[in-house]
Amino acid sequence: MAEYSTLGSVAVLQVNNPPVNSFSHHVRQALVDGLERAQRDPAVRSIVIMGKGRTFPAGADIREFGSGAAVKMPNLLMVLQAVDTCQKPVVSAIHGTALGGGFELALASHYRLAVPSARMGLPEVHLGILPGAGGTQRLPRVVGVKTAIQMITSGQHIKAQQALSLGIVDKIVQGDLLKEAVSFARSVEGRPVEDRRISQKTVPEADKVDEVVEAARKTILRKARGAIAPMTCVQAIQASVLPFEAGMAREAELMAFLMTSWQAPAQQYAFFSEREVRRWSHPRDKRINFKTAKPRVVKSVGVVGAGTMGMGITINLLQAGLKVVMLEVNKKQLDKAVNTIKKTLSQKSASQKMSQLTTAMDYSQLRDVDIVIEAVFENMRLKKEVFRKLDAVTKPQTILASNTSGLNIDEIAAVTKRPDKVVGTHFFAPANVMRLLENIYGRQTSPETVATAMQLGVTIGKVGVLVGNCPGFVGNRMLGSYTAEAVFLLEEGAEPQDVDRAIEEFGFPMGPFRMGDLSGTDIGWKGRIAKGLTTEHGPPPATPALYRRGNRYCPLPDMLCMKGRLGQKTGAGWYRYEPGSRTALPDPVVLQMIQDYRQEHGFKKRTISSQEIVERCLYPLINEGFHILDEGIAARSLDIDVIYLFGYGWPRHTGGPMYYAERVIGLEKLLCSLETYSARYPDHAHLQPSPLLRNMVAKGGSLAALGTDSKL
Ligand code: 3H9
Repeated sequence: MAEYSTLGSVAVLQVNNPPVNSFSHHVRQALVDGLERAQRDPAVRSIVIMGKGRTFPAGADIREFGSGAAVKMPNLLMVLQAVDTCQKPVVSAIHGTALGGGFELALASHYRLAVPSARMGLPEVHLGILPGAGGTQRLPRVVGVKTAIQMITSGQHIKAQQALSLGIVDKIVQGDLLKEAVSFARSVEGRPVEDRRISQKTVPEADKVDEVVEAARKTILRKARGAIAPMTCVQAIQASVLPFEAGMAREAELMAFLMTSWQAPAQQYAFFSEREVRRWSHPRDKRINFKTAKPRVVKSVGVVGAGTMGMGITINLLQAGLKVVMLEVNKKQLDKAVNTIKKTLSQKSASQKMSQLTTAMDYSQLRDVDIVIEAVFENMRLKKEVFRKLDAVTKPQTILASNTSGLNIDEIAAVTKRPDKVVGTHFFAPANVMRLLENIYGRQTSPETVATAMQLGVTIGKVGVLVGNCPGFVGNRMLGSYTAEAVFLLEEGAEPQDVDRAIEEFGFPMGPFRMGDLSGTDIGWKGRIAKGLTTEHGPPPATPALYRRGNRYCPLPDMLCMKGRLGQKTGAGWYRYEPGSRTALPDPVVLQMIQDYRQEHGFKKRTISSQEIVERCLYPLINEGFHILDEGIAARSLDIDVIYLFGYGWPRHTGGPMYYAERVIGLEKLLCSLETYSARYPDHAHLQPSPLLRNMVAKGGSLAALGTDSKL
């Protein structure tokens, strides 16, 4: 609702709809009623609109989208029209986050005040829609088309100070917002509102709009990676040069187009899933969940290993205000890490944050920390050695976490006397940037330990997802079938750039081969050597070239590593790189290597369509997701989607692999394609449809229904 009160001549409308004061139907109704009442009351000479509690309205109520409530009158446009055309000055007083419809309400007001900490923006693009309550028409009238395009297509929030310099807010107020807003409102009483209406202004430099749009188009399309909302936002902004009513009509038309696309619900699903993963439950025992399990308090963290991962994790922890003891046995590496950490932490608070960091070369210095995150090389023997030492030196309550990307947590836990306090915390590189934290419970991990790992994720600003223990966990296990199929495609005639192009056109920031070059082709190679699938000099003795342990195997990635082509770091991998450049250039040497290999093994080169590439790479990945759900490794399909959205660059506008499978491809079609491919390639095990997928197609049922009830 919106609470109505008067302070002398000022009517105050306070939106009260926790948690973010979104414009649910009852709020819209209350605002319209409040405005009418204020208009009617001769004693009222000005109106203040603000948000109660933590924020100014953060936009339309996204939960209403797709339901009758969203279109129930009055709609948001009517509320804003009532504000705009009000005869008495309307002042929006902003604190917290004025987002989407909330910011549009402020723009429809005649004056805007903000506290210094306020932020504002139009993030609709992240929900697959556009600011459809006049945001695409009013904002360009204030800041110009170029800035409006930048703000709306990025969805970025700006701070009050920047809003002031852009002319969006009229004044930044210190102290009590209500008091200040009322006093400001009094000061403008009686002044004409006509020239305060943004809707009546014209866009600055309107004649240059087409030029500006043209200049921005290429970058926007590249960044959109297949999402339709950004360019549609631009089309709406372009219409702001028209008279206001005509521009609004165009905005409405484009909004309807986006609202009815398949991408908008996918992006809204991604928005809610990101938040839903916090309401975790143990995939094997739903009685253990975010409500029943209590985390331990974590104030200090030990990080073992000051390599790329350890360094990133340390930066992340320091940024969140935690105390860190970073242990590294190699002094040179330790010094290098400290320097990098110093440089990375923002200038303003670097020294304060650095004061929270202690370096150590001796394990005994970890004795008092609340949790240790081990981030040494991905080698079981080494990890066991580290965990034995940690078990011996740390206090008995200390939780021991491993940043392994796929090794067996139970095997690591078994070397300690506290397997209940051992957990996996899989960070993604660069650890201070990537938002995903895949938390892995072992057979004996206690609910308290799981809750602590999940809570630590929240504390350090990560999106934490709880999963079970299996090789590669969820993310890397699914990725295994994707990369395997990508190299099989090379055997048949695709070139690395064909595969990468198709996957990037689907929406990934990087295809598998460019990605391999970036992270280092030797990472997978070392893993395969450790598993005995290959050696540093080729296949193990008496091993058929194209098979390992009964499964089809493509040795091309090993051949690449044996040539010393380890990716960008060696200037050559699947591609070649000019010195100092990260641009992947197709390399005739690699193409020849692949061609020779095809000839040697009797593969006939054929043309492979982009569609086949995408299906052959992504369908087995999704299929593995079904196995993972079936085995109870992930509790819900949304957990898998969030892992892919936040850790693997899966395009957000498709909702994530499992959402995409069910809502976009359709399970029946997915099954049918997998059946076709597995009939063609009977020895590609990952193409065999999962029993769960077969079962769902046969019996019906939705992926969401497989999940736990989060409202426990
Ligand atoms: C729009 O305005 C369209 C118009 O242009 C045109 C219309 C015609 N609705 O993120 P948090 C829930 S589109 C419903 O954890 P924080 C959220 O799910 C809208 N629910 O908190 C969560 O619920 P739960 C444009 C919403 O402090 C709880 O609130 N606006 C909405 O980290 C707390 O959220 C946006 O896109 C909503 N609009 O961050 C803003 N917003 O506790 C989207 C949040 O059950 N919101 N919830 O999980 C945000 O960016 C962040 O929530 C915000 C707070 C920064 C506000």
